[in-house]
Amino acid sequence: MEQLKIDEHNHLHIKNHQRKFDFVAEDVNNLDSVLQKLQAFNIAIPSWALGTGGTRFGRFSGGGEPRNLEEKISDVGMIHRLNRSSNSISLHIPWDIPENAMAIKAHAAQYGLHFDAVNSNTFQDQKDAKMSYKFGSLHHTDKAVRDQAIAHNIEVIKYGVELGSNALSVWLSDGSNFPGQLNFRNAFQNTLDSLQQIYAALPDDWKVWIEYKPFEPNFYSTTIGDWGQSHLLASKLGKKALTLVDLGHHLPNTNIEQIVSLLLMEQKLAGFHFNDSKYGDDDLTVGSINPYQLFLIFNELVEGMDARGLNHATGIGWMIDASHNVKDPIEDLIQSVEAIKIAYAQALLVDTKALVGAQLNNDVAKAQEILQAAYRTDVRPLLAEARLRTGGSLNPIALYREQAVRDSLIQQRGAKTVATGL
Ligand code: LRH
Ligand code: MN
Ligand code: MN
Repeated sequence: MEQLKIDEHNHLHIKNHQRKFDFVAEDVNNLDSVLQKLQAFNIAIPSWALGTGGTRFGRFSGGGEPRNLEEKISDVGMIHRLNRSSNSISLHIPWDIPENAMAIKAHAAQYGLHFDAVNSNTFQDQKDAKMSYKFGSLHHTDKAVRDQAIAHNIEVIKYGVELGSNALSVWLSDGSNFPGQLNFRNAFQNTLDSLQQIYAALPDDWKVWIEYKPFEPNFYSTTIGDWGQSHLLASKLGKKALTLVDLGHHLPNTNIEQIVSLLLMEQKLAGFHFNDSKYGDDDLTVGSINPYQLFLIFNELVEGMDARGLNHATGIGWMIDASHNVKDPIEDLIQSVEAIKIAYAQALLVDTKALVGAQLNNDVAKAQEILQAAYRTDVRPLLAEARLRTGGSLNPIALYREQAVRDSLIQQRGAKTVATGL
């Protein structure tokens, strides 16, 4: 997308925007600081989210999907051009192997992109792999399987170093499907021992992020099933190990914001995989089902991090981890980034002083009024203003559609391409 097209589009819509912006801005006390924070805030895009996702029942491939890593990077570049808030990409290896890291880095830099955490994959058997992960990887009863999985993670760190990344993100599908299948303590000890070997291979300035998930693909137990188990591992491993919160990896109605608040307090919060869900790990568009929960999470983040400032520089990982089964992935990702920034902006509007007062007085109704006054503010013009000030588009999806970007991608790449990923 050329800058000229963005500027033309903004020019056409500026009057309308200004009217809406002035209306909301009038009531925002810390307007400059809110806008600056919104301008600085970026969310990483996973390389596996640029193609159409699927379920085990089918996959309905969309047109013009990226056929290789370079094309995935150029799609992220397009998103970043439009919203100025997606300046990094997170690779999943081996779905995306950066054979020539120098060239890949240079290609990404052309779009102003860098590399976020690298993700390992020990939940699928790779072609020519000696050992199978059918019964797990880092927790496996057989040392040879564990060694293969450890070596893969160390290889992923090496790719990450070449790309300028500084975190390894580990999600294990390890668990059991039936009672009696597994000795829980041995499985946990094996996982710890394997992670210790991976931890030892981390460069000084690196972190390892440990993701948890209660079920799927195993349906009786998961060896890193909840934040307690992840936190236990992270605290035994040391300072460089932290707990990653994927919003979809909780049983229904879990109070995720409370988990976030405590991990933050313990300086053990690695960051997020953002998505939304109604039932389980649905991987739906962020904010599409429960935007209030997202706001409450950001409220904890703003409250817990205000002294440190809330952006990538603080070391927290912000990433989307969603699957786009029926929408154009680029549009879906733009919507997700927007939803995250809306929740962040609303949290920045919370009258913290008044909330502390209400909490001290146990004034429950007032505390709710304060939170919901912020949540019910339409902050979209603030986000649009932040985009305008950084050269992005006032309305990214409208412009993307006006320019018929998907049609030209189909023309370039074909109508039946299939991107690697889930
Ligand atoms: C597992 C998960 C994990 C993987 C990604 C592909 O459910 O969320 O983060 O890396 O999916
Ligand atoms: Mn995830
Ligand atoms: Mn998931």
